[in-house]
Amino acid sequence: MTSPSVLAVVLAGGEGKRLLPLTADRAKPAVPFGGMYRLIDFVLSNLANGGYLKIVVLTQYKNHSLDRHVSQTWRLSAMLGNYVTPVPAQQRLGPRWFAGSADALFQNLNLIYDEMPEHVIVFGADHIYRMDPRQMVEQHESSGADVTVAAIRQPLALADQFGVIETDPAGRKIAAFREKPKDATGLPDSPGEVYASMGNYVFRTQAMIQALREDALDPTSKHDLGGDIIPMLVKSGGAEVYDFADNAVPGSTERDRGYWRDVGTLDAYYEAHMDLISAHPVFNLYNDRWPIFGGHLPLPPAKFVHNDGDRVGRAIDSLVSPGVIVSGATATRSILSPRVVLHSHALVEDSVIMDNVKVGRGAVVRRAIVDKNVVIPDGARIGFDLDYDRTRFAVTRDGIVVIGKNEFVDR
Ligand code: ADQ
Repeated sequence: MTSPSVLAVVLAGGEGKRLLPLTADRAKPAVPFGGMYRLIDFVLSNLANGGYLKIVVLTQYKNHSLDRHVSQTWRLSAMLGNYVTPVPAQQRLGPRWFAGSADALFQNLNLIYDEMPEHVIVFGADHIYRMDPRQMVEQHESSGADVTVAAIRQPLALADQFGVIETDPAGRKIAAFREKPKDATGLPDSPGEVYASMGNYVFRTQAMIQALREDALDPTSKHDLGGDIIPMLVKSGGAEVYDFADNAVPGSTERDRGYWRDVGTLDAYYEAHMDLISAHPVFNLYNDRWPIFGGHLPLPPAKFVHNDGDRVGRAIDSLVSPGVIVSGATATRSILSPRVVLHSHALVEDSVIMDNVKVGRGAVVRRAIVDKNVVIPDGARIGFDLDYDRTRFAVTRDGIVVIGKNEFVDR
């Protein structure tokens, strides 16, 4: 059997308001993650590892760094007909940006007509996970569904952040789909959980085109995939669920199988980083059978210097990127992105430090996210006096201090 022709569309237009200040001047999918990556690299790696190499990335808000990242990093072989193309909001249908994710697809139907694939994969760009999309496409192909929606069990308390799915007791057919309900009830076999949409879909192309056209004519629609298109296809009986628990990625470990994190809030973003760093991490970046590709600058190796007297240059339970210099300073349970420099006697604990941050002599940074290019002055203390930190930075509900890109930090 030959594989069906498939075009992948990645929805990368999210504004990411709840990730402010990290999204102050970049789109959410362009937010750096794990030292060497941006959020969008996870979905693109999943698609590329699965062999889906015709990919359109729909962008919208503050798309400069996202466009640059996608066009510089994700250059596939055009000779083989492969591409990852960022497509900014077009205003093709008059002077408006995209209304919702369905409108974004509708406005770009020409890209689908250009390829006329049998199926269209539509994945979000905001999640940290490994997934072999071939398994979902195979199920979709053999069931003949109009749309297949990937789903994962999530706590009932989070139901209002997700599309909540009810299945037919007999199997995979979706009986009801409610976008972010406030009154969801738990699953019959697990009352504390719901079955949540991951925002990843595979459509039969014709069914998708028809649904988008119908939706475009509906003045009451918000033109949202989760809010309008999926419920429409559920009503006509053509929607099925793909259980992410069935997905197995080559090289995955018992521990990181089934890992999926929605990093929609700063606390979730921070926690997902902490999932990377133990000796046996819940999310393992070191699976070379399913690599996560990122933009790697030509940088020198990380270096640890000054191990004399009371100064020790070291990093423990941490990820350290190329170009980092740890000079007589200590990092524990932290992520150090490229070109970070820690000066003598500095201490960085439980923190996410982004590209080109400099931490001055004797400074202490604890439970913080520090965005690009920030200079922490000598002797500064971040994350100790949260009341004071609140007067100058963002502090999350869980007490994580977040310092925005290029922000000036006083002592
Ligand atoms: P949300 O993430 O809240 O819920 P949405 O804001 O539409 O839904 O974002 C979905 C994806 O589309 C994101 O990757 C975002 O970047 C992108 N996006 C949003 N608007 C866009 C636009 N106009 N143009 C291009 N891209 C756009 C969705 C589903 C839920 C599901 C959760 C899982 O609607 O049903 O449970 O994802 O996290």
